[in-house]
Amino acid sequence: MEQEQAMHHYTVKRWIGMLCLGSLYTLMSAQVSNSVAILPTDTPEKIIEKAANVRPSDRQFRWQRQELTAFLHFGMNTFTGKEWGDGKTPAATFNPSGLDADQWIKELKAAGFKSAILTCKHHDGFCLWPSAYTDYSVKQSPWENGQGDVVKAVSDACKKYGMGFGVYLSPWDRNSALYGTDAYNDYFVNQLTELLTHYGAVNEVWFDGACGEGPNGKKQTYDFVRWYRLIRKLQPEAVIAVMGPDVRWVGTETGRGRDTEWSVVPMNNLDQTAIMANSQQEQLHQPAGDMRGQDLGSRHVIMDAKALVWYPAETDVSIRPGWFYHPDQDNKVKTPKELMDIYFTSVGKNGVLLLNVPPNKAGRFAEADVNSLRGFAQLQQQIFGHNLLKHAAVMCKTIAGKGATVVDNNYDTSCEPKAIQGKATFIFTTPQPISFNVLSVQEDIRKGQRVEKFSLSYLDVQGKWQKIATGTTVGHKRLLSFPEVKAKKIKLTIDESRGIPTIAEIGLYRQSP
Ligand code: FUL
Repeated sequence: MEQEQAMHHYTVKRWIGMLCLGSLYTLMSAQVSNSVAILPTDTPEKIIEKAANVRPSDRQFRWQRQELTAFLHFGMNTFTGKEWGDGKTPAATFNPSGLDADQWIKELKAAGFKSAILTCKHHDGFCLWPSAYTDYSVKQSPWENGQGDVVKAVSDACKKYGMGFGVYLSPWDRNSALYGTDAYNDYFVNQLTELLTHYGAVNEVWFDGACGEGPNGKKQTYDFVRWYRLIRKLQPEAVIAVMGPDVRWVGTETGRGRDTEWSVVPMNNLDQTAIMANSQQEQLHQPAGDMRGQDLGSRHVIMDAKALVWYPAETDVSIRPGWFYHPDQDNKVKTPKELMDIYFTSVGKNGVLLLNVPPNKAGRFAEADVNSLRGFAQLQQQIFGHNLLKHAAVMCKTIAGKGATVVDNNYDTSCEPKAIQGKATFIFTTPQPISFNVLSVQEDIRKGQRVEKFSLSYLDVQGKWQKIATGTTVGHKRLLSFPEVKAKKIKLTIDESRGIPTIAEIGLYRQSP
């Protein structure tokens, strides 16, 4: 019940937490290059052209290319059965019997994940590393006689398997007596510094928006800008996610992103003043800064913007109902098929999947989770292991020559067709008829995100083009499923685009029913 309530209040809490965001907008306006100002004199055409040319920063591009990233919720709650601890559970309660971070990372790597983010400190304030700034950490626990360090175990395993390592550090701390005072921001900076300097490369820092009361009943004003500056200084390659300028929360925890997902959005999505003002009023449109809106970046929305920024979506979801491990959820672990559906609705909708897999009390992934991860890996191989267009001849009517590069399984080679009034066409002729029910399209986002509408057709036996699927945005990756078709001649049309579409890869696949 407590868990259910916790989950229920979660979305609202994150939303309220966003109100705590400091003067991020100022920092963003001063520092980002992945943005553009809109001038009062800009015509609608000019605004569209500007939007089409906003590009990700290098760190955002690297982050997006991972596609699959993992969350590891582990800590005091694992031992108490809670989702949110109150910070009062004795440190002695934390005592995994056989912690095996190697197993976590090995299984994630084998399932295609590229990095893992550990909850180094959740809202209860308990630190999974021996922080010098608190008496509430693994150092005070019986685990490994107080000599253990979970952050080190996970970061070492990530290095061993060539995986990226990320840290979740909860700003909300229900244990620290400093919470609610200026000194808490120093405390937070000290802890962040430990995490960013003792464990090698960190590729993502994840801040949740929770901003509740501390043990003294006080609320905290978070000094986000100071924290961002520290991260940029100590780990310049790391993206700062959710309550941060590089990666935005997709707006749900279902694993389902939007059908139309723009990575270029009005800059005021980062403006806490606008968030507060808009949240107080009845809205005709979705308030800026509310990540739950249906439309964050259409032409209609960007026309009113003062500036545009590359701010891509991260889709976080747990493999289980809860974020932390609870034995009674062992039979509620998402199946490989459910994970694949989530892959389609996250990665396949221009997002990065952040899948939570919570280790159990022993300190291992439970059997059910391991089986699902392995099954998911098999499905990835079965569906996407073989691009049926691989041997197809490609004709891009309007293209200057390099058409074949869109099916060479190499994202770095892309094709810029000459769009005729926003349209571009790719026609594939395969040596033998192929049966397919999945389309994958990717834009080379280093040039921007441009495609607004596309469709897939095949030539039927009567020699007529039959449309089988349509979509809106593409971005880094768009996947569409449709009833199986057998054909030899297939056509992908970019029907509308904000500029010349730069297509990096196109694939057709067959998913068994
Ligand atoms: C939220 C937290 O309250 C949840 O416990 C979980 O960590 C989720 C990913 O973020 O804000």
